[in-house]
Amino acid sequence: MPMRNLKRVRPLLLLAIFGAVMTALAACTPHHGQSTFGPAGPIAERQKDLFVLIFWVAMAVLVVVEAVIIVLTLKFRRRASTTGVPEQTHGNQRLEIAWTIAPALILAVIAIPTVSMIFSLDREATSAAGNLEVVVTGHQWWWEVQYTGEDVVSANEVHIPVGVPVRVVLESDDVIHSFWVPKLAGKVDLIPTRTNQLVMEASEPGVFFGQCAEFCGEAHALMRFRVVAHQPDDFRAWLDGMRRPALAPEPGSLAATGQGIFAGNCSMCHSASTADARSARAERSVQHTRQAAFLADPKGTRIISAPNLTHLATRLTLGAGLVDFNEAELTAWIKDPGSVKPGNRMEALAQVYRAGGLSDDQIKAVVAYLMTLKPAPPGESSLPPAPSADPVARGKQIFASAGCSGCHSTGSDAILGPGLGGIAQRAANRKSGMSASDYLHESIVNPTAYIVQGFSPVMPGNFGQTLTAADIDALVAYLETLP
Ligand code: HEC
Ligand code: HEC
Ligand SMILES: [Cu+2]
Repeated sequence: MPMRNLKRVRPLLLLAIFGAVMTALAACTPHHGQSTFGPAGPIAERQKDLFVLIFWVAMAVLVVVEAVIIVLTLKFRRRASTTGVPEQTHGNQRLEIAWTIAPALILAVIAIPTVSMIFSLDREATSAAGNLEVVVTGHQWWWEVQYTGEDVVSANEVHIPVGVPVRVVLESDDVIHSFWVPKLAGKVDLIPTRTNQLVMEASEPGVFFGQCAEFCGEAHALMRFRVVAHQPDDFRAWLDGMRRPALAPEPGSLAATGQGIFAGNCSMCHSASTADARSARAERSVQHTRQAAFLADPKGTRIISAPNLTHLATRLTLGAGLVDFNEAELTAWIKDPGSVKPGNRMEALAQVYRAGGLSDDQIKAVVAYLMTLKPAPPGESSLPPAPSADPVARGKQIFASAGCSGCHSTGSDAILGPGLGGIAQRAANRKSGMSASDYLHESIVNPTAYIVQGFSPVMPGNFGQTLTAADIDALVAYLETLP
């Protein structure tokens, strides 16, 4: 190239190089919430150190190879004095052996620490189960979170104590997802029918960003979550809170109206009362049943597994880590979930959204109810404050507040359990020698004594403990009135 052209090109070239370098450097800012260069725990720190080691090895290779290329291009370039075709050479055994062995050695140097760290982190994940084990199940496009042995279920938020490695068990109910908390641990895939694991540890309390890192469908980029690291005492307090039910709304209040709307339109997909241990333990099979209903008829279904909403009002975000949790965002979500998170399955499948959505008054009531979903102060009863004296009215109240309406309609529609319309007539024939009211009583306190044909045994078995004898009698009285 003549010298004159080269001069004109140089400023442009410099500008391009400058731009590329600045872009590359900007990606390395350790303060960004999703940067792997600012680890917040020892495991992420070790992974970063390994990356840095590989980076410098790669840099050395780059410098040597580039230097050789530059020297050779300059030294053997075509000159004015060059005539004809240069001398041709074929093969050089010593060089070929050298450049086969050198890369093999370099790869071996990189492979030893990499492979040994993969295996050692897997061993550490297994042994971390003794501290705390969290089972995370991937769904399109949100995260189910269970605390093994703690009987606590949540969604889109993983709480951990600081200073101890935590085992995260990774499963999927649909397609492949990938669990990634850049500041705490490298990513591991969630694969249907398989169980994977990773170990993560935070050294300081804080909130850390998580993200699905495997393309999993339309709303993949909007499948995020948070990891909240607490001091160990605060973490225990959080777990205890998750196990205390919310205060039931005052009868006649806006929230009580909202609870009724929720029971009729939302609770077939969302559990909102798994504070008690048995319901928490039943949650996985309930979600599985919902997912099976979806898989059996993906277009026609009105049911699919969905985030557990127990103590929703204590969460940091909505829509799987997408927007902050507050009343305004919650209202926007319930009015039109698609405007907050395009592609979400709630809007696509829920009967109420297919039919045009809730009215503004209904939305206000549902929001008022959802804002009550937080742990009751320790020692306070969660039952409705002013029990109705009339057993049938009381039974109706409990049917909504104890979560029965999440699985049972009062007509003939099956949700997860059979529709209970006309149950008094059918009940008399269910078990010979048993009266309708005895059968209903048994169905509530001991649901596995008789499994209705065509249904799975997912009804929680603890109503005998969480409800008083008078509550159960009231429920039976109410069920007997259903036409
Ligand atoms: C067909 C099942 C279905 C029905 C019915 C349904 N939802 Fe949902 N809902 C979902 C799914 C699935 C998601 C997760 C969407 C996502 O993040 O991709 C969701 C998400 C939510 C969230 C956000 C939770 C979080 O942690 O991010 C709230 C709040 C919510 N739904 C409330 C409601 C309310 C209130 C109703 C009734 C008016 C309702 N849902 C009805 C399936 C349903
Ligand atoms: C998680 C879902 C779920 C919840 C919550 C639930 N049930 Fe059930 N229920 C079922 C299923 C599934 C069946 C059918 C399988 C069986 O017999 O156990 C059933 C069966 C029944 C039956 C027998 C119906 C028949 O046709 O013989 C009655 C009565 C009943 N439930 C009442 C209740 C009451 C009252 C509550 C609340 C205190 C409640 N259920 C809560 C899922 C649920
Ligand atoms: Cu995903």
